[in-house]
Amino acid sequence: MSVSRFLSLVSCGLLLFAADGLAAPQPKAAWVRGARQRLAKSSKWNSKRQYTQANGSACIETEPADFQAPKDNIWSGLTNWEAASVTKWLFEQGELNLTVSDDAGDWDNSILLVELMVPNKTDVLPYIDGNATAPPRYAHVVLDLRTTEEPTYNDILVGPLPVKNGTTTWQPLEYPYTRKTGGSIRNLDADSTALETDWLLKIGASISDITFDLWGGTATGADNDTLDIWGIDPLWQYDGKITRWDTFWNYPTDDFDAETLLPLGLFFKSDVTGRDPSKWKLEGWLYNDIFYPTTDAFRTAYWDSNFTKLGANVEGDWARSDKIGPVLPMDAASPPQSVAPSGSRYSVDQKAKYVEWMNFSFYISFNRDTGLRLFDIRHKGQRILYELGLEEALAHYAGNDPVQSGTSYLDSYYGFGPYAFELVPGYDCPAYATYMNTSFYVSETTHTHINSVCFFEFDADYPMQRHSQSTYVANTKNIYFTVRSVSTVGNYDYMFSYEFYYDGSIRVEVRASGYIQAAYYAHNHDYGYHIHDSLSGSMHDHVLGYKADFDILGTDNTMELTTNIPVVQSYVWSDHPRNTMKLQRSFVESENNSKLLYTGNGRTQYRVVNTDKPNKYGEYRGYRILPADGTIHLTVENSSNLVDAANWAKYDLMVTKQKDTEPRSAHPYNGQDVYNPVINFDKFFDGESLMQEDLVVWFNLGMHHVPHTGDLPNTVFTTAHSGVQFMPLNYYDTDISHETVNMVRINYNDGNVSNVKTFGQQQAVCSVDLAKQDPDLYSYKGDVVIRKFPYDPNDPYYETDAIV
Ligand SMILES: *[C@@H]1O[C@H](CO)[C@@H](O)[C@H](O)[C@H]1NC(C)=O
Ligand SMILES: *[C@@H]1O[C@H](CO)[C@@H](O)[C@H](O)[C@H]1NC(C)=O
Ligand SMILES: *[C@@H]1O[C@H](CO)[C@@H](O)[C@H](O)[C@H]1NC(C)=O
Ligand SMILES: *[C@@H]1O[C@H](CO)[C@@H](O)[C@H](O)[C@H]1NC(C)=O
Ligand SMILES: *[C@@H]1O[C@H](CO)[C@@H](O)[C@H](O)[C@H]1NC(C)=O
Ligand SMILES: *[C@@H]1O[C@H](CO)[C@@H](O)[C@H](O)[C@H]1NC(C)=O
Ligand SMILES: *[C@@H]1O[C@H](CO)[C@@H](O)[C@H](O)[C@H]1NC(C)=O
Ligand SMILES: *[C@@H]1O[C@H](CO)[C@@H](O)[C@H](O)[C@H]1NC(C)=O
Ligand SMILES: *[C@@H]1O[C@H](CO)[C@@H](O)[C@H](O)[C@H]1NC(C)=O
Ligand SMILES: *[C@@H]1O[C@H](CO)[C@@H](O)[C@H](O)[C@H]1NC(C)=O
Ligand SMILES: *[C@@H]1O[C@H](CO)[C@@H](O)[C@H](O)[C@H]1NC(C)=O
Ligand SMILES: *[C@@H]1O[C@H](CO)[C@@H](O)[C@H](O)[C@H]1NC(C)=O
Ligand SMILES: [Cu+2]
Repeated sequence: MSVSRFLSLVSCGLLLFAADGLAAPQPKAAWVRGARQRLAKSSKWNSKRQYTQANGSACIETEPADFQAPKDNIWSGLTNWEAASVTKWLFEQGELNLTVSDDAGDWDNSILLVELMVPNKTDVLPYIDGNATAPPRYAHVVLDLRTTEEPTYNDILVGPLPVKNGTTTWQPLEYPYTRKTGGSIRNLDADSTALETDWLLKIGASISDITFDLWGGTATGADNDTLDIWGIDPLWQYDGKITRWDTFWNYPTDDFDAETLLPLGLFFKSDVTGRDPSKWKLEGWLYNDIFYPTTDAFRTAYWDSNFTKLGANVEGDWARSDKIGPVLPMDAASPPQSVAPSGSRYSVDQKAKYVEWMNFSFYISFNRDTGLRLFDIRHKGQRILYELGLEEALAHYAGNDPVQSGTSYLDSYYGFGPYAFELVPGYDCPAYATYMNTSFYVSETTHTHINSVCFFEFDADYPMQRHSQSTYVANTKNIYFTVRSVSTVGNYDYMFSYEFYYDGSIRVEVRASGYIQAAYYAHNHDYGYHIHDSLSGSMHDHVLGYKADFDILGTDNTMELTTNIPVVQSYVWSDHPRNTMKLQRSFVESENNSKLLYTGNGRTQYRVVNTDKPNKYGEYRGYRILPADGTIHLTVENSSNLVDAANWAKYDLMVTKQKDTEPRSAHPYNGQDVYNPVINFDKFFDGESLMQEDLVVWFNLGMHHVPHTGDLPNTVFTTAHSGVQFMPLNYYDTDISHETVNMVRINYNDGNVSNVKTFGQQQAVCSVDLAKQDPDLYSYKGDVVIRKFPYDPNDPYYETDAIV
């Protein structure tokens, strides 16, 4: 059958059902029931899904033979039972003196996190590449020890698992950190309850006459408060003091999460050193760029007749994300949508969290700090990357006010795992995508985010390849495979995508949406645009640090740079020297010179190669790291906020020798001690050779974000994005994308087609029922929580947390 037949069948089906939907909308209840059944079915299957193509009739879903990962997924996380038994065991260790989180106050010890300790690569390779047994399992536990004057967070290792009296022990976890203090780091947030009730709200109450006069509201802890108070992150940590700046924000007046758009422009400084709120000191007020050393000074000035009062930021439709304006031309008609007529052309082992698409395969892992990660990414059976995932996301603000100036969020503190919510089918991922649940264990509960990772194929809006000539045209479809999750960390939504292509390339992409954190507009035109009444779109850099542990044809790898350089060159065949260019090749020889900035004009190719295994032409086979989509590093130099807490953010690409003692470039509590963070990334660079060693490439994505009116109410994914591609370079002897059957060659002459070659690609002959394809959005759940101490898997409840 011809290709044009295939196209017309599919588009006919689409038109038919779309027209149906328009003419006679289904009653909601029936529609919902049908779609819910479909969703229940698709989230249940855990093996290869295929559709039988009945000729002309509806595509029928079938469940084929079991599909199993080749090895156990040793990165996938603790089982519910493991997490529960570790928790129970911890409560039996009297010396830890633990209190159940629900009962714990600011002066009790509690368990924050129980998760899998990712095994050492050295111990894993003999298992995944050979016949060795899987390495023993350990739990990584974070304790919040707050019974003393000097509260700490403590990373400990518990194991081996399963828990057994006598053999299971706990020990301080120190080997993955550059700071050698027994896995212990001070906790500057131990007194959050006291801070709120005994400090911030009391200060709010002390000036309620002024807040009421200025903004018609108060922040006192009363039920009718309309103001919130919060401020900088991380706290100032110098001169032997812990200092914070806070400011007032209007609460939104409805469900919209608009608070970060509603700053009010009054700031106060507190010395909050130590754990005794009675010893904390208010150190002054700032309003309209005038500093007042005491509350009395501020009040006196305020009530003076010459005091200048500035406007407030108040929620309105401008801050709400619902539809505005008249309906755009034809916009109410159903837009185009993608269908998967043959069902999924990939395999997912839901239990092992293992995926195969075309000749790619990988294991999925998920953790509290950074969410989704991929391990053992192979192409044609050969590992390309041992590990690929986010390490940390920094949002570094600036401003002439102390709160914006003092804000440098290190988001793994909040965690990407806890905020990786259920994806919205048909919006975050196509309706036909496959979903996976993710889980994490905090404060004696297991949280499961249903359908929080999705997998799908998509047809890019451009072909992979084409060529026309007078007698033929050849064209290959660009069908790619995406793994995606979204984490909403406070005001921001980060969409993380990993994409795989027929040509063997892999793309890492991040997009940002959600609410900006805006500044109060006063004297700060150098730090952002004026975007609403009293609002500045506060400038900030997003820098997202990733780890890519490449293994190109084994673990002995080298980073090669190939740069286009301009030259004046003489040639035997030319009577004048010629101004031209040539290639300059070099290696990143050691950690002495392995912090790299992308060269101007994109002239350098960065490539991980294996120099021991050249191709048949003597060129090194490798994968190139190609900044593809606006990557950045941090603008601020030697940040006063961060000091040594985010040294990974200073360059574009950083190469180190892989070490079991350097698995992470960042730690969620780095902001607790910025002068001596748990992981100081600079310390990874100790001059070691990088020639034919196991290399890790730490790379940054990000955006210089200067919000403008188009960021209201929310930043848009279209322009807030960043990405890199890893592309095979001299890796295969040819472009391998023409292995796909999804290509065509049309031979023609004198206006007549003599032959259409379709290479055995399947014809989509079944019809797609778009009504069934429409997901049931009433089945959206949020967060399913199960208490694990005492362990009760039969009593789940729903709870969706957000911060701010
Ligand atoms: C599918 O239907 C078409 C038209 O009804 C018919 O010509 C064709 O033979 C059928 N193919 C199969 C495999 O049944
Ligand atoms: C154990 O913790 C409690 C608070 O939960 C504290 O009062 C007590 O002093 C602690 N005991 C020891 C031995 O540290
Ligand atoms: C694994 O075991 C099989 C069978 O004993 C053996 O043939 C093979 O060489 C072993 N592979 C490795 C990598 O040790
Ligand atoms: C371990 O020993 C403690 C006290 O000796 C006991 O309470 C507990 O039940 C034992 N746990 C297991 C898993 O056997
Ligand atoms: C809140 O309620 C209290 C007591 O009813 C009242 O005195 C106060 O004015 C109210 N505050 C605001 C901001 O409405
Ligand atoms: C307001 O007037 C007072 C005297 O009443 C003076 O001390 C102060 O400097 C004036 N403030 C401003 C902002 O002009
Ligand atoms: C790659 O795909 C080919 C063709 O389907 C298949 O024969 C081969 O086993 C695949 N290789 C791997 C390693 O998956
Ligand atoms: C995801 O979690 C939900 C709720 O616990 C469960 O019903 C469903 O079976 C899970 N899906 C998979 C693929 O495990
Ligand atoms: C940052 O620190 C480095 C090393 O101390 C120094 O060379 C550089 O000038 C500093 N940059 C700024 C802007 O202070
Ligand atoms: C991982 O490797 C480090 C460094 O060799 C070692 O100290 C540590 O004990 C290993 N961890 C485990 C869980 O075996
Ligand atoms: C890195 O620099 C140090 C100090 O200059 C030097 O001792 C070391 O040999 C260098 N490393 C390599 C691999 O060249
Ligand atoms: C091309 O098709 C037209 C219309 O069917 C026909 O008249 C013409 O002869 C064909 N030319 C060739 C070269 O086959
Ligand atoms: Cu931003």
